[in-house]
Amino acid sequence: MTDFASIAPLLEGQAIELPSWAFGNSGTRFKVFGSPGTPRTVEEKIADAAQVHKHTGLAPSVALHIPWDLVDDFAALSEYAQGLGVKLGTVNSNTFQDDDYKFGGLTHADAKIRQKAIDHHFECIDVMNATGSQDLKIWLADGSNYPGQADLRGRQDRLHDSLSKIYDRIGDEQRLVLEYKFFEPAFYHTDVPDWGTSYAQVSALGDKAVVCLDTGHHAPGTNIEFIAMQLLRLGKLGSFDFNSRFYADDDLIVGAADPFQLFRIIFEVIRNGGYGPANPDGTSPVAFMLDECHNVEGKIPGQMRSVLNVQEMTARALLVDREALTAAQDAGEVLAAHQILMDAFYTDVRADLAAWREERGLPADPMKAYAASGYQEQIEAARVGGTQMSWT
Ligand code: RM4
Ligand code: MN
Repeated sequence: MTDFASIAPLLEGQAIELPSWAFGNSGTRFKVFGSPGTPRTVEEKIADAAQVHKHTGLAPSVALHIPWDLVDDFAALSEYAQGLGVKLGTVNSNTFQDDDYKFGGLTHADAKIRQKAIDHHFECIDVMNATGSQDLKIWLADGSNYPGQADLRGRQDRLHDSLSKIYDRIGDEQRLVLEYKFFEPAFYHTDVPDWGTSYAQVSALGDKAVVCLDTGHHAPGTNIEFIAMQLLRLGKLGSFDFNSRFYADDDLIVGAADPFQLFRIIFEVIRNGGYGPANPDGTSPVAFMLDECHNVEGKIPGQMRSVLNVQEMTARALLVDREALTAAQDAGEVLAAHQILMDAFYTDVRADLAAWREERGLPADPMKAYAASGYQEQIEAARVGGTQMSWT
């Protein structure tokens, strides 16, 4: 098996983007719990995200959600973030919280409502231009609840039309990233339910349009690493929204429910050339992001645990002896090939990662270091009445 020292350089520069909404209050449709220290402003969400990066060195950027994170001056917000050692990243649009969108946004039968949804995306692109963000991420709540309710084909055609108008405004250094989800809030059909639909829609747009794979957006039992491989093979895997789930779109800490699945996904990303720093030809690697909500656990530690889990499974996946694996696969040595993969998965890299962090001036145990830093006590005392919301 490959040893840690030889893969250590490959961990350099790993970046996992944090969602601003992970720091707000969140819950379920039954109850949104308040938590002490909740950010009162977008700036405070960014300050919390900067703490995650400070202690782990893994999270140098923060994704925004518009309109949740609307401010008057995005260039100033960007400078503020840089002052805290982080950048503003992906801009997420939102066409799911306005009465006009009851029957859809970009797919709506009424041209006026479609235009409203398109204009919202233009506004998001303006934000990206002010912040220097690369990705516009689009997740649609569009769909229907009852057979016969909607013209499935008509909605697909209108979606193409709307996305084309948005794509025309995407700058040369920017990307349109289309996320899929198989159900919820619509329960009969969803307009972008799966990777194939997202792939068909982005392929019809052009090179700057790619797919976002949210790990919580599949039916139970789906082989997600296969999808990652296929999208990489097709050159269309733009990004991941990482989280973990037991039942539906649970948005729990990535790697908590099924660390082995996370390992398998990252292994396919590595094997298929999707891991690493920006490619020499200037094209983007696959962006790693979190899309999570922390309903019962601490939010800053929850985000820290998440990025550490991604790093840990990345290290284990890098340890796979790929040459030996290919040889065993080609020779039809089933159990030998399986064992090569499992040897890497079962390798405990925690001590090596702690040493790796210390060499870089980071705390060996980021969770402990954050708890001892006093930041949590400070925000709990200072931010009385914080009501910034996550997505629920
Ligand atoms: C959606 C989807 C999007 C996220 C929203 C809040 O389910 O996963 O990525 O932005 O939730
Ligand atoms: Mn998502």
